[in-house]
Amino acid sequence: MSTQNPIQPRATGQDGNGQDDIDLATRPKEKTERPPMYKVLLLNDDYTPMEFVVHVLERFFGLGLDAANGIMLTVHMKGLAVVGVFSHEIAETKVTQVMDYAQRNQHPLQCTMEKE
Ligand code: TYC
Repeated sequence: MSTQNPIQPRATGQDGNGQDDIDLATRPKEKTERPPMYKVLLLNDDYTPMEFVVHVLERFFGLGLDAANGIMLTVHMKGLAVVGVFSHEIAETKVTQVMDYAQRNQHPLQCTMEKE
């Protein structure tokens, strides 16, 4: 039988966060920042056919016909609209896809992104 005391002293920190003297219960939470998000915007012009814009919204943004029509009309009437909000990488991909597709079809449709 061991003669050692089985009761160990309470560990006081040493958890690698450099705040070993602050009690866990009162220590402010370390910040975990969310990554920035980006709005993808569609811009109006006088030449791109409405049906093409609706098709783009369905094809690249997964919108249904009614939602696509609504956003297209908002762009047409107000000059621009936010199509969606995405991570930087996804937003960049959407913009590239729309711009490439518009160019291949010889329409001047413009799509851009902007930090939220
Ligand atoms: N204004 C265009 C027209 O009258 C339609 C249009 C809508 C163009 C949305 C671009 O992002 C756009 N044919």
